[in-house]
Amino acid sequence: MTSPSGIIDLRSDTITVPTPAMREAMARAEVGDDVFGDDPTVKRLEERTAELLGKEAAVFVPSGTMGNQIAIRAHTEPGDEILVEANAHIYYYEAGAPAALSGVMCRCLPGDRGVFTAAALEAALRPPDQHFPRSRLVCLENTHNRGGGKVWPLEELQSVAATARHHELRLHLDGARLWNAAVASGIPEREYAALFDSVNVCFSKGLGAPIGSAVVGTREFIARCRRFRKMLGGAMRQVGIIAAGALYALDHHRDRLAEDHANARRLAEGLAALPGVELRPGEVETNIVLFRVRRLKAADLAAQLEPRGVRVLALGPDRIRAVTHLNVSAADIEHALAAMAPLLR
Ligand code: TLP
Repeated sequence: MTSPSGIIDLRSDTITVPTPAMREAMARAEVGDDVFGDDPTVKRLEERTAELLGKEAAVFVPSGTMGNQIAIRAHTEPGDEILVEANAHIYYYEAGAPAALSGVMCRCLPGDRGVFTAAALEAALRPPDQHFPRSRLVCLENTHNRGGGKVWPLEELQSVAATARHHELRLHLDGARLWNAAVASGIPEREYAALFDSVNVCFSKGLGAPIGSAVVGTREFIARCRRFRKMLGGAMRQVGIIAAGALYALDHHRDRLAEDHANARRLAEGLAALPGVELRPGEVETNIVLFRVRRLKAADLAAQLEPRGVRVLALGPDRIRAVTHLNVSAADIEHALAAMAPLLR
């Protein structure tokens, strides 16, 4: 469905607006004070999410950033070290929160489009010694945002997880777009989740809900997360009105992510055929298309597309991100390509 604004907005899958049917479900939601545990819709969403991911419990949070950060806080103690890939959202885009909120150090691992090896993890681990911070938690991201929506190969994940377990490290997955990984690979979300102690999933990216994420894990771990959610002001009251949008998205918008992936592939193929573009279409596995421009600056391309009704995100001097989602149709992709072609030839 094209955006109601008529603009083809490829900046992010966070920009989707609720469909009329989703709004209807939100308007009808049964609500109560969730801090008292009285909101039946939030309860249903938490149960459903935990069940889908094969974990004991879930907690609903306002954003993916809060989900990741309360999980880090609940896994660690100040002075611990967490191991993250150098382009991970947790490290790159969460405003320094691991340092500010959990007092932990980030050790960055080199990755290939977000994917790192068990050997890279092994090489970064600290032996137990009073001089060193304690290596405590490994965080992975699937799909990987700055890796261009890359899906972690399952064997690679299994080998990193086995190494982490061998060294008694905990594992957290930033699964903001785990739904996309599951659709692209055919591997159910719970199979990925089984390798982790905690997983953060977002309802407000490709699934198209306006707000919300959830963290899943053991009952005991989620109880700890609830305390940190409260501490950060993220415990909400009659929030079933929002949770209803997320429940609707889980029921109706997961399978359709395949359309977004097909649209991203079509966009990538069209762009790769233009001489001013550097892009390997084979690397586009889900809904994120990253490319470099040769003949003009990325910011200039974004600015020149705006009056033509197309929005993209300049990620660096020559790097552009375009993301497909619920409010971008196959016809919109052809329009976007037609708008970009004269500027990139
Ligand atoms: N990503 C946003 C921006 O913050 C960059 C986007 O437009 O892609 N994990 C991953 C992998 C994410 O991509 C995001 C959002 C989050 C966590 C944070 O989610 P929110 O925005 O709900 O805090």
